[in-house]
Amino acid sequence: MPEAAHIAPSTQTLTPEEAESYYFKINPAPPSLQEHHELAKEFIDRHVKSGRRLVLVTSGGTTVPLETQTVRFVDNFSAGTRGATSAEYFLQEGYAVIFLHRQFSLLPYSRHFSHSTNCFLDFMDEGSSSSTTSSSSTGKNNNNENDHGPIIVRSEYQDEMRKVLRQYNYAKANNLLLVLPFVTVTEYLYELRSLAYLMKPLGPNALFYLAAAVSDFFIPRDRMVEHKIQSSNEPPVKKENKDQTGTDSSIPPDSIYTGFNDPVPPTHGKKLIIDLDPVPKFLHRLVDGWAPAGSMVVSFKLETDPDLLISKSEQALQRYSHHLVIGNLLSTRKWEVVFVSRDKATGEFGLKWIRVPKSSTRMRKGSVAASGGGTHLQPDVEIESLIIPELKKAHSQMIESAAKGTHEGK
Ligand code: 9Z3
Repeated sequence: MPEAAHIAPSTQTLTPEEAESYYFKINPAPPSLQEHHELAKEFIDRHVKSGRRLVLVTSGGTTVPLETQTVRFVDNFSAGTRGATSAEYFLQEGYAVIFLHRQFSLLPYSRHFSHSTNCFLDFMDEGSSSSTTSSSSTGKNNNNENDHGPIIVRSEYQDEMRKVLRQYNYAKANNLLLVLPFVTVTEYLYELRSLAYLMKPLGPNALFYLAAAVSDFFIPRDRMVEHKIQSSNEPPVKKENKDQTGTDSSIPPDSIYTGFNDPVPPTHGKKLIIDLDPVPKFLHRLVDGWAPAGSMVVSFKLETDPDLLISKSEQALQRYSHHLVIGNLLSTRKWEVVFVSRDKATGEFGLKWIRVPKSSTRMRKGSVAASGGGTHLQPDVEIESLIIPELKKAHSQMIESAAKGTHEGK
């Protein structure tokens, strides 16, 4: 007999607190949570003592596993460019940064040399021990094993790489950057909650910059199959469990499908239908419970339809009562974003567009000959270099008014 299906409460009827406790009860914590907790505690405590502002930047996509032993998963487009680039500008503005990112998405500093269009090998060359002429510039395939010349950065990239390397080393030497990975949407939520609680002692010096593209849908653990989803309706045959007909009687044929609690075997051949639940909206809990009092919470809203961008951003602000939504469209996100805010006293919304200057757009050639290169439109100015100073101003104002409030309250 298959185990009785767990009846999930409708998330619509739960309070945000109940939805939180139910979600974290049925979906297990990531194994690295405790280790990350310890690293983050030390990092945060250090910056609380120094009085430095600290921003939690979330970055990249989230995966939605279809099996517990995950072979297949649902994912999204995000490469983590926004998060990794923003983290660099926050560091430049004097913030300490916790960079909570989807594993293998772009990282601050190394992003300049890591992606398929910026492969680090293309920045390097082999210097000859006997002469300074590099093998690639002579066109020879240097297979001489006795030649142990240094590996060098090609002359045309020296200045750029030196600049990035210095910034990276400065952040490292001064303990200003903590990099923590996650993979699934559930791991992300566990990490976010744990970090927000740890950040409490920062008070108004804490900033949340939620740039990760978090999945709205997932399969809860109690509805997830353990093993790889099979592509045929044939019941799998296991050696030890065969009946006289040679088939495995212990595995109900429908268990090869995911997302179903339906006891009737599916009849739709090889079609895979994935039945996803909504991920509870935890921005409420972040703002009202997890985050430090007086801290600033900034979320992103991504749309593809320009007609929806402002209304959906305003809706998010109204619903979660945080400080700022940065709206962006998938196709123009590197050129323009809109800051959507709300006056707490009047309830009126304010819009502020941030755009890179038109003249700074150019066709940038993919720099990797081996990967085919190709051209794509890229702004010369990184829009994050305009977003972050603007945000810092808004955060400063919040910190000032929090300080005034404390003085006046005395
Ligand atoms: C964003 O909107 C980010 O700007 C992007 C950055 C994901 C577009 P890339 O990583 O892209 O640079 O390639 N992030 C938030 C998207 C999101 O999922 N927001 C939720 C929503 O729209 C609210 S928290 O409902």
